[in-house]
Amino acid sequence: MDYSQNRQANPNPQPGKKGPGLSTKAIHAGHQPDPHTGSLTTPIYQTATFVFPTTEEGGQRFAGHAPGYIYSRLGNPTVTVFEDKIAELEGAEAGLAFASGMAAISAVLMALVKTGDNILCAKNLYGCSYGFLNLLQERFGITYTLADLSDEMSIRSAITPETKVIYLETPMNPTMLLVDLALVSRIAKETGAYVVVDNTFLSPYLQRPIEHGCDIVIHSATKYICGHGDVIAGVAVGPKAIMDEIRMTTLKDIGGVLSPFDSYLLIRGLKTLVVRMDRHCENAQKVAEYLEAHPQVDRVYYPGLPSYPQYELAKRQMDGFGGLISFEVKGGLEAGIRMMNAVKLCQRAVSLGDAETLIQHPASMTHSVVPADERAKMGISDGLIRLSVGIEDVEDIIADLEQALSLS
Ligand code: LCS
Repeated sequence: MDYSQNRQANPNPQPGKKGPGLSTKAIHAGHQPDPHTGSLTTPIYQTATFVFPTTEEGGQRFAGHAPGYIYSRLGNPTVTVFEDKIAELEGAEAGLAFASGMAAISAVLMALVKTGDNILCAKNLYGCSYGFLNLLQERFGITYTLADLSDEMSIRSAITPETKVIYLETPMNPTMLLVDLALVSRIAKETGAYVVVDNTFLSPYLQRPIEHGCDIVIHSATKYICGHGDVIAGVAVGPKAIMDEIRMTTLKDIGGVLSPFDSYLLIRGLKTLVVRMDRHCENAQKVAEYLEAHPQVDRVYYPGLPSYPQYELAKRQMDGFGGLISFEVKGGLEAGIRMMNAVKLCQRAVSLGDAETLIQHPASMTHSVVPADERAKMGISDGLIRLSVGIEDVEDIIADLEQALSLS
């Protein structure tokens, strides 16, 4: 059975190389005005099922011999527009939408590995991704290895014949360490492993891993792709054959699908992706420079600072440095908590990529599922604070941090 609606692979999977620019694609890709009504915005096809014109036609669709929708767990026209947009933006052949970033990560990884296989990972990952890898290892015999993927020797010494997937985030959550995507892809090609990149921290506007040779890109669309903090969603893009396989297995049968309404909100959010990201980057750069110069701040981790150890790689691989900053306040955990309790404009909340500036404490929040010794190895100290710089007036963000730091 082919449930993929017989969609064609994206005919122009190289953004930036030819065809329209990224802002244009974010607005127009994947959507034509509704042929029935002329509706400019994508209609919300709020339906669970689709009527077959004839019994035979229904059978043909199930057999994969005729295009057309069947049931919204297998595909829905509003969801299709969102999937096609992200595929175009990332320069991929095809996309798949999921009910959350974790649904995307788990479905993609489970479709690519089986018992006895190994997943090689960057040494820092979002806490729940790390939790999922542990679950795969303990319950299903799929091992994982954490390694420094920035270093050729450590990749080569960690990779084994069992390594089927190299899975990474860059920048990593929350330490902002980078992985050289071209280096990892080159080594993976030698061994046949798939390179799967969680691109949540940057969005396709600032980084497109497929251009560096990676195979599959995942987003927690909850973050910059949505941009307004009102949806939980995920998306994966890559070669059409692999996306079809995932749709027919771990998406269809585990069932973590995105709703038509949430797809509509994401399509709406995407229209302003580029202008939002430009402001996130501009604000974050100023906030990072402010924090770096502050006497109460010990260390700042932001790839856009010339003092950042991987600044050259950041400039080479990314089209902007993003909106996330991690930093340590002098006086460690206690001073950090005092500072976080004192903010007024910045919101004490997890998640990232919203219009609002969000501040959180990874050791007790997003990465609390990672054991303390593992957190220490990942470089997540108890005093580390993560800031998702929003798109407010930057002077107001800095003034809020200033008054909070003066109390820490
Ligand atoms: N990947 C990354 C890099 C993330 O930061 C998150 C969530 C996910 C995947 C999972 O996506 P979700 O299922 O939530 O859509 N990150 C969060 C964070 O840093 N704070 O709260 C959630």
